[in-house]
Amino acid sequence: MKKSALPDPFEAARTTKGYGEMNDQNDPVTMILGLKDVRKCAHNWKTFQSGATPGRIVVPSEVNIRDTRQIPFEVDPPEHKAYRAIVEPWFKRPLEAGYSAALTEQIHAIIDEVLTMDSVEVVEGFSLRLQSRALTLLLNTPYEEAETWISWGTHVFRSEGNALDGEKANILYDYIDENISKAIENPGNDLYSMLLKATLDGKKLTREEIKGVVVLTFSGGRDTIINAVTNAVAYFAEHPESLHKLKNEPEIAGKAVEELIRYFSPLTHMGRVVTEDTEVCEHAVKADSRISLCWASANRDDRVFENPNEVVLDRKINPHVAFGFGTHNCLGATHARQIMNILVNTLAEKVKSIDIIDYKENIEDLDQFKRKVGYDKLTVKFNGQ
Ligand code: HEM
Ligand code: EMZ
Repeated sequence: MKKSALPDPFEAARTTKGYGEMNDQNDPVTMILGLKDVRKCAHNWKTFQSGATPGRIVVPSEVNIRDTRQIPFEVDPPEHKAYRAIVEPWFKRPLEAGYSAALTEQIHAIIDEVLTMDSVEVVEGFSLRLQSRALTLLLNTPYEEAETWISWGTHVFRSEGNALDGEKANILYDYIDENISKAIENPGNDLYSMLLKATLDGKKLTREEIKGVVVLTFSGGRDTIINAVTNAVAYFAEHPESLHKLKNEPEIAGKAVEELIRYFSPLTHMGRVVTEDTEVCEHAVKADSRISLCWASANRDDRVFENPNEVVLDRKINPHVAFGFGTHNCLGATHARQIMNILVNTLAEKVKSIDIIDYKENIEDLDQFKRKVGYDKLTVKFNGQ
């Protein structure tokens, strides 16, 4: 097994039953594992809702560490639509020429820097910095803010040895409160100011609603991007031929990014709360229990993907659900895809090979399933062209 491989722990359960079961803080979860079933349940928001108690659809549940409803993530239709309409244009800004030029400059700079180093620990020294700096573009805040976010580490709600860290969460909440106040006093062109100006049914958003959007922007796009970037570095370290292929055929970069994101599936699954007694995969689930839509398992479904456990860089048909499906499909996907596209192109252009020096895998504990989602540590040496 290659060091960069991400094995599929769901295969047996997916092919025999179609679902798995896990306990999470005494609030069990029935995990939906096949691609077709995941799509069907994602579509059925009336029976499988997102708008439950804030934090409950996340696994591990965050009900004990936050009260703020994340918007539009924890709101169901029809209300979801109006919230989403407010934020959607903002999250499409990564398609603007100025945005991708600035992102390219950031990514070139950090790759040039690591190319001069004898070794670099990728998670903290590369991915976290890249993610935080790129986020200043998405929020349209000063570049220097990234230093504060870097100091928080890789997850805003988790710390080493602590899957849920309330004190850490409070640092983020206080920071956001302070920045909303600053934007009220001194409006600018940042996300806070846009949200302060926005109206829904003729009314301004409440401070709590604005906080809900911003918390989600910080938490949803953090470890997902960090894992995608770190896994990409590990993958290219063990597949220099893929770097060469991308250098010679830059037109496949878009397909390569989709394939890497399918294979990595940086967000393993997301929960829903069941609103009425029903069945999933011929298995009874009770009202007020939880299911989860397991994107990572769906993306290895061999009824849909040929050789699902292989990275096929130019995979032709790739209907993956790594960014979700339907109503709540990832708002940050445009930003994430831009980052990965520029990263892949820049590595192909500037890097000849990458040596892995040391690593520690990040294994998610999903009760009966253990899933490698990335690395806690990955030390490498980047070698230039
Ligand atoms: C939703 C994955 C990056 C913000 C989602 C969902 C998935 C996902 C699977 C669906 C959740 C559900 O149905 O309950 C990913 C992956 C990423 C990524 C794999 C990186 C490779 C980002 C970034 C941001 C972001 C960078 C923003 C900074 C959001 C938001 C939603 C969302 C706001 C909720 C949309 C809604 O409810 O309408 N993401 N995400 N994500 N993501 Fe991402
Ligand atoms: C939530 C979630 C969003 C949650 C789309 O996913 O990402 C998780 O990493 C956070 O812990 O609070 O924002």
